[in-house]
Amino acid sequence: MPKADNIGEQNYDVIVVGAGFAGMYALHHLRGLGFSVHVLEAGGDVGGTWYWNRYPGARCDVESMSYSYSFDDDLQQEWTWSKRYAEQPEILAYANHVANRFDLRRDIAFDTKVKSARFDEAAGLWHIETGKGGRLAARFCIMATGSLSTPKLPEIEGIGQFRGACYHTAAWPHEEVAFAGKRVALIGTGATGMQAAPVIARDAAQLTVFQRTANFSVPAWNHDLSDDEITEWKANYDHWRNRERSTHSGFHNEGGHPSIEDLDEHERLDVLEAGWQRGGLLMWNVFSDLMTSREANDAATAFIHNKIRKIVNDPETAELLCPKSHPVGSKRLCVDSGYYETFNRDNVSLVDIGSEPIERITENGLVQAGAEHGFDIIVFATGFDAMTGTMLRMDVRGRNGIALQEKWRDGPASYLGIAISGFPNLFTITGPGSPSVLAHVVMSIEQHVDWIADCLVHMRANGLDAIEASPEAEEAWTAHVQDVAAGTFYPEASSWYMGANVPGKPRVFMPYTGGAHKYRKRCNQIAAAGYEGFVLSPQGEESDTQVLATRRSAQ
Ligand code: NA7
Repeated sequence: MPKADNIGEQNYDVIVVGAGFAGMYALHHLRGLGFSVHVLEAGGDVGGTWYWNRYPGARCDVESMSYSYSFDDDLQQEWTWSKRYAEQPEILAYANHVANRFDLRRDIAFDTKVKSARFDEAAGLWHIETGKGGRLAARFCIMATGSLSTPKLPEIEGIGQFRGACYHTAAWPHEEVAFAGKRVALIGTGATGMQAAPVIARDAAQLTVFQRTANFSVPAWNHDLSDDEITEWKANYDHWRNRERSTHSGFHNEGGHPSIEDLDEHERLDVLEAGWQRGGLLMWNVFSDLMTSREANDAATAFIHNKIRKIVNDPETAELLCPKSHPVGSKRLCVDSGYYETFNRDNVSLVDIGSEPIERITENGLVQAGAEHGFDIIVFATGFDAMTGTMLRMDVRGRNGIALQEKWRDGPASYLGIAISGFPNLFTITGPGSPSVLAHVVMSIEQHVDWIADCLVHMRANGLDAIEASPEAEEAWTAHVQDVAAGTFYPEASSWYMGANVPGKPRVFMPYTGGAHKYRKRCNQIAAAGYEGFVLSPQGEESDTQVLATRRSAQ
C-alpha cells in the first residue's frame, strides 16, 4: 500500500481522531502492525471521557476489574484497581499509565481539534484540516471520537447572563471547585447528575436539584476491592474476558432469569431484591426479558418505586423521584451512591421542572414557577449530543464532496456502525448502528479496533487500496438496527439513544440492541467472507495528483 504523498501536508497511512480509549488502542495496535499513524486530540492529554468529565462524584458504572484493556496480559496484571467502581481520577491515571507504557504521546497532537476531513477521490486520500490550520493527509481516517463527547447545554433563555460560576459536568475545570457555603443549582438528573448530587450536597450550603424527568437508579454499593477479589480476577482474566465476549451486554456478570413468566410473585421479588443487593446495572441480571416483556418491566418498575418510597422520607419528594414516564432501561439506567438518600438532607431540595420548566436564567440565578431563585453556582448535568454530535460538528465530506451532515440528515446510516457508504476508507469506532453505549464500551472498542486492523492488514497483503460499504449493505444493516430496536422498549423513551434530547435531531434509535455477542459474530462472519457488503478496490494506477507530487518532490 503506497504511503500518502502530497505536498504541503504531513502524510500518514492512518489518521485517528481522538485519544480516548479507542484512539489510544488504535494507535498502539496499528503502529505495531507497521502502519504510520497520527492521532489528533482536542483535549490537552489522553483519556477522552475521563479527561473531560472531572465533576465531583464522576465514576464508571462498569466494574473496574472489567473496565480496562484486555489486549495485553502484562498490562492487566500490573494495574491494580482500588474499588469495585473506579472513580474518574483513577481511570485517568490508568489512561496515563497506558500512554506512558506504550509511548503513545509521541504520535498524538494534543489541543488539536479537527475542523474538516475531506476525501480526495483522485488521490484516494483523506485530507484533514485542524483548527490550528494544520493540514494532514492519510489513506485511512478512523473516527475514535466517542459516543458522548459533545456536551449539550439546555436551550434556556438568558443562559449567558448568570454572574456566578457556571459549569457543564463534561467540561469541568481542572482546578477544584469549592462548594462550601455556596447555593448550588444542579440541572439534570441522568447518570451524571445522580453521581454529582450526593457529593455536592456534602459541601454546599444548599443544593437545589432541578429534575425534568425522574430516572431509574440502582445502588452501586461501591467498596474497596479486597486482595482476594483482585487475585481471583487476575488469575482468571482469560475466563472473564471470554465470558464478557459471550454476553449480550458485554458484562461478565450478566445473567438474568430467562423469563418472568416462570416465576411466581414471591420468586419475582426475590430475583429483584437479589439484583438490588448486587447493585449496579441491574437490568442485565434480573429478568432476561426486561426490555421485551411488559410484565417484567412493570415488576421492576414497581420494585424500584417501592425502594425509592422507603428511602426518601418526604412522601411528596419520593413520589416526584419515582420514574413514571418510561420503561426501566429505556433510558440509561443510573448507578448511584446515596442519590435518593441525599433528599433526606436539610440542605437539599428537589424542583420539578417537567411540569413547570425553568423560564430563564438571570444574573443572580433562575426564574421558575414565576419566582426568581438566587444561586452562586449553576451546574449543568444536561448530557450530550450523543453518538453523532461530534462527527457532525466537523466538516466530513466523502465521495463527490457529499457532506456527512447531508447524508445523515434523517438519522445516521452506517454499515455495522463501522463504515459509511460514500465515505471510503473512513471507519467509525463504536459508531451508530453498533452496540456501543449499550454494551461494555472498552470491549466494544477493542472489537472494532481489532476488526479494522485485520481489515487493513488484509488490504495491504492483497494490494487493495480502498474499502467502502456498499449502499445496499448499509441500507439493510440500518433497517436491521431499527427492526431489532422496535422489538424492545428502548424506542418508547425520549432518550439520547433516540436523539430526543437535542431539538431538531432526527428521532432514530442509534445503538444496536441485538446483543454485543451476536454483533461480534456477524462482524467476524463478514470479514471471513471477504468483507461481505464492502467494495474493496485494488491498487490502481497512480493518480494524477500523486504523479504530480512525486515529480515535484523529485525536483
Ligand atoms: P443524560 O443522561 O442525557 O441526562 C441529562 C439530564 O439533563 C436529564 O435528566 C435531562 O432530562 C436533563 N436535561 C437535559 N436538557 C434539559 C433541559 N433543557 N432542561 C432541563 N433538564 C434537561 O446525560 P448524563 O451526562 O447524565 O449521562 C450521559 C451518559 O454518560 C450516561 O448515560 C452514561 O452513559 C454516561 P430528561 O431526562 O431529558 O428530561
